[in-house]
Amino acid sequence: MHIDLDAFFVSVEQVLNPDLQDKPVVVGGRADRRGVVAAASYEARRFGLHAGMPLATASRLCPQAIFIEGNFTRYREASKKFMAILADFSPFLEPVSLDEAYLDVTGFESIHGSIHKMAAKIKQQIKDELGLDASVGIASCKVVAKVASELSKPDGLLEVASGKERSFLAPLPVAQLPGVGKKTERILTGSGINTIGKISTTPPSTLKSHFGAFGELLHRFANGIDDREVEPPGAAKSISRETTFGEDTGDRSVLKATLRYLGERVGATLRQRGKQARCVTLKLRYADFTTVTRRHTLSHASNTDKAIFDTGLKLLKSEFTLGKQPVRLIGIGVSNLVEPGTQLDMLDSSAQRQEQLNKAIDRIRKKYGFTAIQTGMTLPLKDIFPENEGGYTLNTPSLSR
Ligand code: DCP
Ligand code: CA
Repeated sequence: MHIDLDAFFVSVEQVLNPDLQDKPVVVGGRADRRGVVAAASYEARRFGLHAGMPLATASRLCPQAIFIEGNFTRYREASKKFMAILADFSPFLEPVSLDEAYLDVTGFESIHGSIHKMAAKIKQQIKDELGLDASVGIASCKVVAKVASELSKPDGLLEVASGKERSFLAPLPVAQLPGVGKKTERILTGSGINTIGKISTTPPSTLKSHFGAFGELLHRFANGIDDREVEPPGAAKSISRETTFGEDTGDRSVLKATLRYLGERVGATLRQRGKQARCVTLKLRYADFTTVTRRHTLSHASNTDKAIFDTGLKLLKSEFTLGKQPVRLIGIGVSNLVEPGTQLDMLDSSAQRQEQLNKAIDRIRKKYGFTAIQTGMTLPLKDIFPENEGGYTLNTPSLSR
């Protein structure tokens, strides 16, 4: 979810002073001052006013607008309350600016009925408690969620179904794609690339020649592909491993073996860092590039390969059902990392045995290499990935954070 408050500075002023409601209002300073518009109400925008416009121009275009100085302390207070509301809905909150945040709500549909209903509740609570309108975009990745919230403004709520990312973005002008500024827009339209769809069908090499590494990102974004996680500030990072298969596969034993192997790599890193994890996430990218992530929260934190894999496999079984397309990429990760606490585990002798087993395996691998000792389940990998001392040579070896 991407959540962004509408006409933020102005709306806060309108809540505090109802005389300003439903009127063209500008925060930024008195009309006869030098300076620019910081925020314009939607009524003012109808006259062409927008952020960054010189105040003199704004007052010429809309002489009846009410110009106010603004008060940053108020906006900071409102922002704090806004973020607190969001944090009540999901701990996976990444504030982007005072009035904008990403919220990862993967797996929360059952609590609220649906993600759409959850978003409606969030909007309502912001309205009830702060008197502010928020616009919300829902999608499988950050870039599409952001475009959706932007497009839904004001007071909007727009969900882009998984699989529809590309077709949703395609007709939009290039400037709507996050990252495309004035300069990039000029270069793109100058080459006849006017829509996001046109970017998505332009060969990445062409975009690379114009924009360097950014060109590749542009191409992925235009295709609705964005692997960036929602990252709560200061929170312990996640650890994940993923790989793209040489050939798309629907073979369950291969998927399972790869999941086991990647899970063991994750587990090894987790233990090396002396942490335990509360959440396990599965990621699948299908042949048509549709990408899904599924998350499960453990009843208590763990760092054993068994806990990671068992959870990953459960997620895989419920996601990868009959009739699904072949898989292009598979990944597994852990997040919500905590310091180990042994109290609960001590009651559970099988968990204790797993921990001891992992300790022993870690020691062997440290001495003789990762593939020196393996679970039988990972044997099918011998036929698909070349083996070396450090493990298998995967196509995307370590996307670890
Ligand atoms: N802001 C600013 N100067 C700018 C842009 C923004 O001071 N050039 C401040 C005022 C805005 C706030 O940041 O109210 C949030 O910026 P947004 O870009 O989200 O714009 P608004 O919230 O005002 O409007 P929108 O409804 O388009 O999100
Ligand atoms: Ca805003």
